[in-house]
Amino acid sequence: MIKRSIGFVLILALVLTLGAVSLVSAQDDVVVGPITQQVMDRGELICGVNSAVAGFGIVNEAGEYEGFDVDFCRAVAAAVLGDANAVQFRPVVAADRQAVIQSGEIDMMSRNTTWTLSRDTLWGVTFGPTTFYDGQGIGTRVELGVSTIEELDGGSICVQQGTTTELNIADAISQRDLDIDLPTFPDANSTWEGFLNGRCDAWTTDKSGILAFHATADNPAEFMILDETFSKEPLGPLSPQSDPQFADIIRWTVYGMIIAEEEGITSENIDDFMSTEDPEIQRLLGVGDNPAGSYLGINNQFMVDVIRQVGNYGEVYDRNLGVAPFSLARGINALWTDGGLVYAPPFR
Ligand SMILES: N[C@@H](CCC(=O)N[C@@H](CS)C(=O)NCC(=O)O)C(=O)O
Repeated sequence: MIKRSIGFVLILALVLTLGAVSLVSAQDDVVVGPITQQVMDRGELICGVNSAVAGFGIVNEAGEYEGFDVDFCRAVAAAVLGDANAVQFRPVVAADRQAVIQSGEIDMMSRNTTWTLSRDTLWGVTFGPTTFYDGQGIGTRVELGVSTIEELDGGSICVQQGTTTELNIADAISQRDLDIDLPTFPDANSTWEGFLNGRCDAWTTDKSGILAFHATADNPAEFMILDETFSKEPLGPLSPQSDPQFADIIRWTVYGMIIAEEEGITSENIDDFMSTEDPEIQRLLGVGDNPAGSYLGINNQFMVDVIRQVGNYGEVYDRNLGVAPFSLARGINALWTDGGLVYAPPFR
């Protein structure tokens, strides 16, 4: 009986050891996908961004890209290459998005792009987590004195081509049986200028985009956004479906930034957490013998680089959108613990 128990214990020990070895080797042997490999070989991430929407993606006076969406490109570069500056930005206008991502000329895109069924399938992409929950609005001049879309009946609304905006506004008009003209424009600046130059009574895009243009106008007080929200616009990064491993890196970089905010870890205080006893934080930072980046074929402590160089989700939000001239409240983009929709699965 004793002999049989010893035999059983030995077999059990062998099985557990083999199991542990195969778990470790599964992480060590992660085969990085073709896009991840290309980024590593090139030493640079090529990220498609907006160059016209202040707060989200714009070229500043120093000629550098900045904004909320731009920072998620930097975060992925920090994750894969350990350097948030190792990014080549490519400006992409709305109507070119499908062609640019399909041609392989960019590795990923982070550019106020709404996650929809048809884009997810026809563009051949994988959407990462929603980084900004938005909705479509209508902007106009205060002096016009309208507060609903119905009051624009007989008038016109400027809209950009190749956007969900164009489709949603057509739906909103036909559902209400209104007669509103929709002059279209190729990019954000020409749409806004069309409105400013009197081609239309109002203009429409995601509410964040309207705010970006109104807040940076010479005379912001002359403009307003109607209360009504006409759609759901979940905006986030995306990458080619051909590399699910790279898509995982994008996904867990964003989730890691959300968890860092939940845990109060910032670019300023991250060093205080490197010797933490908190198991959830140890897993996020990949300290001790906790696997983190090794699951993704990248530096095990990739989130340390991301948080140190780019910050947590809240820092990215505050730096780009929480400041003047936008001063945009978190609203539904607050953490779930504060009543918002921003939520990440466990980092284990
Ligand atoms: N979220 C919508 C709209 C995105 C969009 O492209 N909006 C315009 C208006 S603010 C824009 O960013 N244009 C910038 C450009 O084309 O340069 C979509 O994914 O279709």
